[in-house]
Amino acid sequence: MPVPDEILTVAKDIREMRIRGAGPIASSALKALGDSLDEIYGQAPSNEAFFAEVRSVEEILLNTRPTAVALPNAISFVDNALVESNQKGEETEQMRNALERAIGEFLDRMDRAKTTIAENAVKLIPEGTSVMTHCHSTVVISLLKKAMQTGVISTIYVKETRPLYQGLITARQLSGLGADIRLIVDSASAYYMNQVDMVVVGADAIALNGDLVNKIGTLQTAIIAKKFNKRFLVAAETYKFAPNASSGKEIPIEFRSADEVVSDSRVIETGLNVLNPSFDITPHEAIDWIVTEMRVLSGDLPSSVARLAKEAGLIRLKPF
Ligand code: RI2
Repeated sequence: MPVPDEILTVAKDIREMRIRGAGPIASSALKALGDSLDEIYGQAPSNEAFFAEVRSVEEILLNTRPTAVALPNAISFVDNALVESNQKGEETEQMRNALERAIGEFLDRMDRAKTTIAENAVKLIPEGTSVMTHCHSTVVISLLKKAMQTGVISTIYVKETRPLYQGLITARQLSGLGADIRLIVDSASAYYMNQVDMVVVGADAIALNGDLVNKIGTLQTAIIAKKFNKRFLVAAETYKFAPNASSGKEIPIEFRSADEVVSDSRVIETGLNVLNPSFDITPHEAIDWIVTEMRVLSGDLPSSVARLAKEAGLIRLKPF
């Protein structure tokens, strides 16, 4: 059976980072899966063929980028509905309905989570706060917009975030909303940290002990914040918790192509080794708050994250 075009297109867009951000990756993958169900349904000659084809499409989506866990958590949730329906001996149409329901439910959960996180985070931000942020996170954008509406944020230092400059997206989206937006190069974060009250970042994955995996450069920002005695806030939905990782070291770090870092052919021709890790691991000790849609975690993160991950009901992917 040919793989539906929308799956191939979305998988390519995720791999090549035209679709990016842990949450948007997961929601685009779910939407593409939902959009391809009619085609798979129309072509599958049997219940078994439908089941097998949906699972192979899920696998294509899962194999796009290795680090962010919203994608595997979203696919696992939906796959669980498929597997349960299949185990009950249901027909193709019922399996399709179960998938559609699960996709809708997860997408709704994603939408609601962002709004609630913004509401929870704003309560932690005192009036006149100056923030530093890194990369581009849709959750962080939502909370900073909310904070600007309530007027508590005076200034936002936005790090440009080499190599792909996602900080420019952040700066653009926050401009004109009330705070003074200041774009800085990544290496200026120590220089400006004394003018900041709080660092706010998103998450690609959070291990069960609270270690954060986020865009490369997050770790050094956290270390500098600690040195200057500034607060470090992580905004993340509970489906960014990695149910299989007891610490950050167990989360695979994606390395991307050298040409994202250097395009000068004279440099490339020297054959030197260009390293381009996409993410780094910030230890939980450097984090003051993890703000989720269910509650705000602080203090003993290793026990509170593991407890909340259980309550969030994350589903482990059944073997393919
Ligand atoms: P939201 C991004 O990764 C950034 O690291 C960002 O902090 C994280 O995903 C979370 O993004 P990439 O896809 O889910 O740019 O908050 O490599 O949008």
